[in-house]
Amino acid sequence: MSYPYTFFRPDRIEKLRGRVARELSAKRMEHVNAVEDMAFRIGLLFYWNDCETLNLLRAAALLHDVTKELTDEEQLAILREHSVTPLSEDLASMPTIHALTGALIIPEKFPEFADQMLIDAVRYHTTGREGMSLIEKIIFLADYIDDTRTYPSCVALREEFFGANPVNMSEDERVRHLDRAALVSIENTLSYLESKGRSIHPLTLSARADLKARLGQ
Ligand code: DGI
Ligand code: FE
Ligand code: FE
Repeated sequence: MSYPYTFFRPDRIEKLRGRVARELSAKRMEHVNAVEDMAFRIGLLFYWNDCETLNLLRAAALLHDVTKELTDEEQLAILREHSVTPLSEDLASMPTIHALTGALIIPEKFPEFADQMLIDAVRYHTTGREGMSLIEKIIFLADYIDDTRTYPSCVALREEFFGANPVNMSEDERVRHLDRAALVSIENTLSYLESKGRSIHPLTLSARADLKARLGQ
């Protein structure tokens, strides 16, 4: 019988970690490993009996910043190689481009992980988008509150998220709890970007509007 799982294969996850580590600095890799832990920890609240999805979350976390340390030129070259014409909004928000390029290289460089849910989690991990899946929201939040983040607003949100004891919530309440935390992280990022006079990507704005609507705000 062939092995029935795609993601629940510890050997593959460890091999992936090694490959990603070769693309990134030690500091960035520390963040990536911490996002993996955090994605697993948040993931347990929703997928405690689904090791396949938990390991998909691990793999998505390992891959989420895989192109983060490429230069702007290298990022743009990846877009050209894939015949993707960046929007003027993408170019105005260059720090968001690594999410786009990361998603683009997965099918060719990491074909064993080329699952659409994983690719979308990487694609939207920086800006979010309207109608994010649960997996996308988990990676989005894990990236913001991983244990290496010491920025006060990240620490506060991490403490608030787990301090509210989400394990005791109903399924619906827990999804709302995740939506609220994702919204707080977007609001914090927007305040930061505004304080620096940076342009805001329209996807970030639609993610915020969508979460607000879902939460009735
Ligand atoms: O890659 P990480 O640093 O782990 O985290 P990330 O993928 O969330 O990227 C964070 C950077 O992206 C940070 O410098 C803020 C920036 N960013 C996020 N949303 C937007 C944005 N930058 C612009 N200009 N516009 C956005 O909407
Ligand atoms: Fe990132
Ligand atoms: Fe990250």
